[in-house]
Amino acid sequence: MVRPSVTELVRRARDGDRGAVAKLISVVETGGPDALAAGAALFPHTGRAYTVGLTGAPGAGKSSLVDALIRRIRADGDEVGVLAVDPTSPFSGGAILGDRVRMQDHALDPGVSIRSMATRGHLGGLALATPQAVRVLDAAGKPWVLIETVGVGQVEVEIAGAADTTVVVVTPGWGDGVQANKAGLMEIADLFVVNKADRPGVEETVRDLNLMLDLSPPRSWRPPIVPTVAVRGQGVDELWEAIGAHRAHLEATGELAARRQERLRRELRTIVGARLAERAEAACSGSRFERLVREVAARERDPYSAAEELLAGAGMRGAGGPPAPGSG
Ligand SMILES: Nc1nc2c(ncn2[C@@H]2O[C@H](COP(=O)(O)OP(=O)(O)O)[C@@H](O)[C@H]2O)c(=O)[nH]1
Ligand SMILES: [Mg+2]
Repeated sequence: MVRPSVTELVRRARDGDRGAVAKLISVVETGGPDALAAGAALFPHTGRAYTVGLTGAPGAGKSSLVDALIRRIRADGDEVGVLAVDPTSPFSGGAILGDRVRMQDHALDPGVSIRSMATRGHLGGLALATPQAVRVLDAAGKPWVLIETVGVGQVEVEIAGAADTTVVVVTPGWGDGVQANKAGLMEIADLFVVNKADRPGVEETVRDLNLMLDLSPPRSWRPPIVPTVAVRGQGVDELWEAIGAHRAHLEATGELAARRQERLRRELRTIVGARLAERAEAACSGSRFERLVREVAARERDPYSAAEELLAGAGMRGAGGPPAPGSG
């Protein structure tokens, strides 16, 4: 049953009520029964928004680019939703919007919704909460949703890479350091931005990126490299054009639908994994678990039959024995 309060929030969000949009994003971020109800009520009204993910190291200029893109999109008369996702912070409420002052320029514009999210929340975490939050903005009728994610590795790749177009933001000198996550970023990038192009080293960085692209497995789309000076708005039109060109490519080749289906496939697996992990956590606590630990420790029974008993107690059936050699 959908709770009336959530239904009401969804109705108001679909009417463009920014307060309701903000509230719903908090609800899906927090998890629990309300989040499930909200997700179910929202889903039929989603699937229209085009999502653009921006990722990169802290300070690379993601928020500045988001700010510039908001202006660009609003100049066309379109509405836009923005999610700022920080996997490094336990606090939501604006940490990585950083330059709040700049973002506040948009606070009075009813065509712009900006929310930030942090790691607080349910199992499965941000990788599951982010697509649900995007759905809130989608259902609210935003044709564009920008997702800013701080670069921290795997989580970033999961979140930023879950957009229709993924923009990897680097700065001059990016090629220099050994960065564990470079390969992951090369894989998810549909577009590279070399921001802070007012600083020395832009040509070298563009050259390094081209070299890395030459060495990557060939794809139907070669990520363009766009130099920008976000704070002056330089290169932003070119960036917006490149995003449009990538979108046109995805639509013309049918890759957009395939990508979105692949994303849903991954999401579904993640949900099932998270749910199983919750049940495993519940099965491995309490008196039954402690009793079995003692019995195994006393050599009264073996760990696999103990696990079977725990799984049966949690309403799950185990594999029926230890994995066959070489099967895992
Ligand atoms: N020189 C220069 N500074 C920039 C540029 N873009 C952003 N900045 C500055 O870099 C700092 C970090 O920018 P921000 O957008 O908050 O980066 P984020 O952490 O990636 O979101 C801020 O002080 C910006 O004013 C640029 O193109 N050139
Ligand atoms: Mg930022």
